[in-house]
Parts: sequence; structure tokens; C-alpha cells
Amino acid sequence: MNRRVRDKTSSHESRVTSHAPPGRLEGRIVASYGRRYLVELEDSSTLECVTRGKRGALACGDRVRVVRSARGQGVIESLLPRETLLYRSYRARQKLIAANVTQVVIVVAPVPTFHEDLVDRCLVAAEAGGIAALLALNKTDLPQAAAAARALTPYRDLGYRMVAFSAKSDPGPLLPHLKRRTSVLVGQSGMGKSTIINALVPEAAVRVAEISAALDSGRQTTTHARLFHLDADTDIIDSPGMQEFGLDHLDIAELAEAFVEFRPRLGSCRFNDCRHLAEPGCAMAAACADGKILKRRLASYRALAEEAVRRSRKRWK
Ligand SMILES: Nc1nc2c(ncn2[C@@H]2O[C@H](COP(=O)(O)OP(=O)(O)OP(=O)(O)O)[C@@H](O)[C@H]2O)c(=O)[nH]1
Ligand SMILES: [Mg+2]
Ligand SMILES: [Zn+2]
Repeated sequence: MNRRVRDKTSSHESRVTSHAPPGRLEGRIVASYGRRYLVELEDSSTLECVTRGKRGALACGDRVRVVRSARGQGVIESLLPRETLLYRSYRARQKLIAANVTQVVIVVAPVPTFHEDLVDRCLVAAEAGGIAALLALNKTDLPQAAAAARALTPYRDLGYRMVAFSAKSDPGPLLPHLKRRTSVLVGQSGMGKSTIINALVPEAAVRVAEISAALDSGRQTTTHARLFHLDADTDIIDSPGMQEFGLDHLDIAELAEAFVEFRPRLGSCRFNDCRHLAEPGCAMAAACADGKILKRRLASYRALAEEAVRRSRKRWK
């Protein structure tokens, strides 16, 4: 610290600019609370920020340019290009989950019961977003764990990586899958996403507790996304539990492409524009009849595709 500069400047503002370059700083959003964001700067300090202009279009993990406004506070001036974006959508409304992640960890557990339909939707969103997916079965200490593991085997057969563990007793098996990645934990409420974070990040428990006390909600459920560092090149984002996963931004072709087992068969249907709904000569239907595509997965695709058809009809009315 330069004592002379410090002595000459009495206000905090000018002292800050004396050792930070004037003008813009770059940082990463490590927490998003509605319209407020916590931005971590390159020196690991954080600023509580608001945005100028476009509201609600930023996600945890986003890289941004900020300017300081007051002690510990700043204004987000602009968003830097994203490598990936995971989001849900309902009609034209987007719900951003996380930006710049390289892996989506879909957390499931035997209790409460997880819904395969939601797992399918998370996988579709990850595939469509160009993000690797990992299935994480938590709470293996519970007696129902074997049945839950069986329910997940079709996904392993599709080539998805899978890991099973108990966050309460030992989240260790998950660690090698997280190394050198930026992962976001997603899934239904109560699957144990925050428990995993607390088990892996020693200081997280304190912070999570502080936040819920501040909100005075009395609930343990996660209300906003938050990024934690596991080590210098490993980050993990906790996200609020979800009951549904809207995928209104995907059209039929994108949906079909996001079902990995469809990919080698795309282009083999009788009609070039086959939607794989009920068209004759559909290669997906044929593969399903042969037991090569699971009935449940085809049904899951069709439910999504029918929604997409209804949306496009509405648009042309
Ligand atoms: N038996 C058992 N219970 C667990 C385990 N991990 C988490 N739980 C329990 O599951 C419940 C939900 O855990 P959370 O970590 O809050 O779940 P979450 O997925 O973060 O939930 P939301 O924030 O609402 O999305 C808590 O009561 C945990 O104690 C585990 O490995 N074994
Ligand atoms: Mg949580
Ligand atoms: Zn087809």
C-alpha cells in the first residue's frame, strides 16, 4: 500500500481507485438475488451490484464489467460473452439457471421420489446447451437406494456418466467428476444439492445459514443460485430446486437432437420432415418397437414435441 497516496486521499472512493485501475473492472457473478448480484473480482474481493439497463438477464457464473459505486458496491455495466447458458423457458420468459458452466450435475435421490420426466428435461437442456451432464444419485444410505439406482440404469445405458454416494456420510465419489470443471447442481427440491455443497465446501454452511437467517424464511430450501470454489480450477454452483423444467425455447429439430439415442437415426425416417410423433416409416418408432429406444424416452420426447407443435400453431394463428 502506498502510504503517500493514502495520506493524501481521505475518501474511500479515491483510495480504492489508487490501487485499482480507474474505470472498469471485470468479475464473475457468484450469487444472484433477484435484481442484485454478488460479483467476485479478480483479487477475490466481492462487490454487491445492481445492473444498469437490462434487468434479470444475468445469471450466476456470468462474467461482467463493473464499476465501483460506493464501499463494497458496484454497478454492472455490461455482460461479457458467455460460453454456455443453462436456462428454462416458459413461453417467451426465460429463467436463467447458470452461465459458463461446463457440467450439469442432475441430483436425484430415492426420497423424495424423483421424476424421470424432469431428469429427461434436464438432460435435454444440457444437450441443447452443449453442456456435459452427470447423474448424481444421492442418499445411498437410505434403504430405497437400490431401486433408485435401478431406475437410473437406462441413462447409463445411453452413455451418461453416473455416480452414487451419500452426501451425509461421504460425498467423496463425486469429487473426481467435479475436478477442473464448473458444475451446476440441479434437480428437484430436497434431493440434497445444498447438503453436497456444504459437505464439499467447508465455509459454505456458514454462508448458507447466514443467508437463510437474513431472509428470515425459516426454510432450508435454496432460493437463489450461488457459486463456490472447490479449488483454483474447480467451481460448483448450488441452485434452487425445481418442480418443472420448461423447454419452450426448443423446436422439434432441437428436441430430437437432444435425445442422444435419436441422433444416429436422424435422417433415416421415411419423411425428411418427420417429427417422430405418429408418422409412418418413423425410424424412432421402429427402433422403439425393436427395443432399441425405450418406450418411456420416446414418450418423453413426444410430450415435448407435441408442446412444440402446439406453440408453433399458436404462433401462426
Ligand atoms: N439420508 C440422507 N439424507 C440426506 C442426504 N443428503 C441430504 N439429505 C437430506 O435431504 C434434505 C434436503 O437436503 P437439501 O440439501 O436441502 O436439498 P436441496 O436439493 O438443496 O433442496 P432445495 O434447496 O429445496 O432445492 C435434508 O433434510 C438433508 O438432510 C444423504 O446423503 N442422506
Ligand atoms: Mg438447496
Ligand atoms: Zn421419425
